[in-house]
Amino acid sequence: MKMKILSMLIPFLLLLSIHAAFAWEVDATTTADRVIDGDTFDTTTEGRIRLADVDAPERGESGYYTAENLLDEFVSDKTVYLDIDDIYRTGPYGRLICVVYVNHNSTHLMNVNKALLLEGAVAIDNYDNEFNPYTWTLYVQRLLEPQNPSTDQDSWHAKAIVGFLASVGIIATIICIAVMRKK
Ligand SMILES: [Ca+2]
Ligand SMILES: [Ca+2]
Repeated sequence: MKMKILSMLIPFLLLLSIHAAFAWEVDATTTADRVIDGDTFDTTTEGRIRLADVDAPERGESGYYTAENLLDEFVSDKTVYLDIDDIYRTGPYGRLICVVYVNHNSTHLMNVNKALLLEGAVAIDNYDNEFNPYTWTLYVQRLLEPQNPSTDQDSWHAKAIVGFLASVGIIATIICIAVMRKK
């Protein structure tokens, strides 16, 4: 009986962990070069970016400069990793709708959309797209980085998948050993 429950539970847990592991992705890597306002900036190769599912105060509204300065501090002249909305890709004015990540340390990236929310600089505006702002975490674990991110995106994803499957295999083996020892 115990085994039956366990054998049903393991695939469910694996699916959950797969979902968590791939809840974010890098669709493009570029450099931010000019901040337009608290939720919009230009990049050197991907054009204008609109942060997904958040809204910053408009020019003339209270908090406009706070949001703009904060976004400037987070992204200007830095490498930005873009998770582009897979459903609509662009919004009004052809801007790419993205969750934006920047380097945090050797193991983690920081979610800029979430950082602005936590600072109170922007508000959630949850559009119908691939993102759910209520599930964002400030930091995400860095995937294996390729030598040249702009041309080697597929290899980066492939390495991440191999790494993930290897971890799943190890966890499954540990669970099986634990179950067998209990019997
Ligand atoms: Ca995406
Ligand atoms: Ca959304």
